[in-house]
Amino acid sequence: MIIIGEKINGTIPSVKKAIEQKDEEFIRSLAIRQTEAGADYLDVCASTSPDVEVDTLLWMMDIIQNAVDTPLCIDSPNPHVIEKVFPYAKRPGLINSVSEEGGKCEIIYPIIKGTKWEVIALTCDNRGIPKDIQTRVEITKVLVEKALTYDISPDRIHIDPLVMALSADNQSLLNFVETLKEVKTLYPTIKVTSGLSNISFGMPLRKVVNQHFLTLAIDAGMDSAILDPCNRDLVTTLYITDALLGKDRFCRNYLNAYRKN
Ligand code: THG
Repeated sequence: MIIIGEKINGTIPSVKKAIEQKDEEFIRSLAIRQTEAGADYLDVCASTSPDVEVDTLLWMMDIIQNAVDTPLCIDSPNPHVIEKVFPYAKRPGLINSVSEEGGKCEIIYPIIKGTKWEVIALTCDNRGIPKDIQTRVEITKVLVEKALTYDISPDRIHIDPLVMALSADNQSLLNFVETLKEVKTLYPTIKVTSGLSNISFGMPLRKVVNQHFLTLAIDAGMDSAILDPCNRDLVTTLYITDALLGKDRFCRNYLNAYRKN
């Protein structure tokens, strides 16, 4: 499982405050803690007003890259913002994200063409987030076929099927699993990813719900996830699921993760 650490995100109140107060130490500590907890990428999301988003991202990227070598996952809804900060990334990472909404692929794909960068591609378009599996698969086909025209192969694409809240759609996990299976049948080397917190929206004991979603999603073949690597219960769930599925000989990864915590 590829772990994308979610904690450097301006939607989290403590991070919003750190951004406002230019608290470098707070951001640095989140970068170090998530890296030590095993994050493969660090999501960096400003979530500020558009006029300061580029400056905020550059400030955060600079702090992170001076503290750790973990590749970045540059998270912005605005492809022009990603385009502006992209040259300041020191090593290949992940773009979060493209979709079939508003010409994002046409801006992002050219800048990662011929690089080792990977990209998260959301299965939504100008009509919004589809409720059904078939539209998600159709959008995936467009996202992948467009990528191929820039020589971006499916193994560099993490499809995010945008999981709905279970409280709004009781088929949410089942739809995620079926989308994953159909997408992987079409493109066997593609990756499938997800945020963990959408599933539990509006429910009590959200963290417990997220853990069980993670178990079922890993069992279905999810390749990467955007999560809090410092949440010990969640990371235990991740490693023990791999071990239970026979993917961790002698429980080596599980035991290593346990020692680190
Ligand atoms: N898909 C993609 N990108 C995304 C999301 C997605 N980016 C944003 C979001 N969803 C994922 N990021 C977060 C960041 C923080 C939290 C939830 C999602 C959050 N964190 C709690 C905190 O830090 O206080 C802790 C949660 C925990 O302990 O488990 O709420 O879906 N492509």
